[in-house]
Order: sequence, then structure tokens, then C-alpha cells
Amino acid sequence: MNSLKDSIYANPLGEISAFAFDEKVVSVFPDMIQRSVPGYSTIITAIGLLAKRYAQPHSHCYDLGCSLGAASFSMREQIETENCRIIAVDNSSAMVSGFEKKLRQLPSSIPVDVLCADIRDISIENASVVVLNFTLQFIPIADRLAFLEKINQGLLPGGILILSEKLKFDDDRQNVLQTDMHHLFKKAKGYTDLEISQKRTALENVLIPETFGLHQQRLQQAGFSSAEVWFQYFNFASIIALK
Ligand code: GEK
Repeated sequence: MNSLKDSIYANPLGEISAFAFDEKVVSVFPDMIQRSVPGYSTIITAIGLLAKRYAQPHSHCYDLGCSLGAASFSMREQIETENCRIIAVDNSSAMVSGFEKKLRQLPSSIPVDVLCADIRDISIENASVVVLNFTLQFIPIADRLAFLEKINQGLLPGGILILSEKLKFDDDRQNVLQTDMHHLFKKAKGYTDLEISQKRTALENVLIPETFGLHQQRLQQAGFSSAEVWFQYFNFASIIALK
């Protein structure tokens, strides 16, 4: 996906408003996420491979908080199972329009429905694969359990949830170290200290990370029988949860 270079936080801003997935962010999103999330491309590739293995015939694969559809495109490329439908959902209309535009440019035999909706409000049915790739972190903590219960109930036997999140740690030394390493990663990708610190302020109270332990406990409470990290790069991890 080609996109403009992210320079949203390059100049000093008098007031930093809360981060939103608006037109401005959408226009630079592929560049922003690549340069901000360590391991993003690896995770996207793996989501396709997991879908290839877990997509069941005549079932749905959900991409919740799909943004411009990177995970959906990766699943669509890999799935060989008969009669699968990808259902991609995002509540940013700018993201949904951008995704629909890309879909028109790259047609394929696997249907993709793109819905503009809050993922807490949609029904999940007949699902073999559910992807939450860096989305749950934007859902208020109080809503997370009920939302994961809904996903678990919508999954078929043998279904999986792929949950990628920014993590926090119980030990404060780890928080400091991993946060510093993430900032070094962003600097190596060309972001300045000003960009890093202004973006951090914008995301405060918008992106709420939790520890792996809390995620694992909640997934279990929601009905998943197993949840393990399959990938981690500093404070960014991806979890596979089995129904
Ligand atoms: C990727 N998965 O490229 N309902 C629907 N969408 C939501 C909600 C909600 N309640 N809250 C946030 N979003 C993508 C990347 S980005 C991660 C996901 C990031 C959407 C929001 O509009 C945005 O598009 C996405 O979740 C999070 O694999 O930018 O750090």
C-alpha cells in the first residue's frame, strides 16, 4: 500500500488534541503504523497464514478495527477454503472509504464486506477466525470482557482469535525499558523526539495498554480455552486464543 509520509506531529502544536482516526491520519496510516508498531508486517503476514490454516468452509473471518484492511488483504491472499467471507469493521468512516477504494482496485474471488460500525455493536456469527489487530486497546477497559465474550460465542468450535496489543508490564523497570526501546525503534524509523512525545500525549487515555497476564485472564474468563503469545517485539505482542 503506498501512502504519504506521516509528519502529523512534526511541528510543535500549541494544544495536542486526543488522537482520532480522521482523514489526516488515514492519508498517512500505512506509513504511520509501519514506523510505529515494531513487527507490524510480520504480524500481518502471519495473520494470513493463520487464516489459511483456520478458515473453515462456509464460515466468516472477521477483521475488527480493520483500518485500511491490511489484515483482510493478507487473509484474502492466503485463504483457500471454500466459500469464506471476510467481514471487516471499523467505526472511522475515513478508514472505511479508504479500504473500499483499495478493494475496488484489487478485486478477488473471496468476498469482503466492509462495515462502518462500532465493533461493540455488531453481531459475530459463524466465525472461524477473528482478528483484533491493535484494536482492543482502543476499547474502554470496562467493555472488554463483554466484547470478548461475544466474540467467543460467535466462534465455531476450532475457531481462533488473533489479538495483537501494545503491552504494559507489572515491573516498572520493564515499562521504562520497553517504552525506551519502542521510542528508539521509532527514532530509527525517522521520527524525531518531538514527534514521539506529541504522539504519546495524543494517545494518552485513548490507547490503554494492559499486561499480558490481564489479557490472558480475561480471555479465559470470556470462554477461551487457551491464550498464548506467538510474537513479541518490545512492548507489542500478538496472542493466539483458542475457543
Ligand atoms: C491493521 N487492524 O492495520 N469500533 C470499530 N473500530 C474501532 C473502534 C470501535 N469501537 N475503536 C477503534 N477502532 C489494523 C490496525 S488501528 C491500530 C488497527 C492503531 C478502529 C480505529 O478506527 C482504527 O482504524 C483501528 O481501530 C485501530 O491491522 O492505529 O494503533
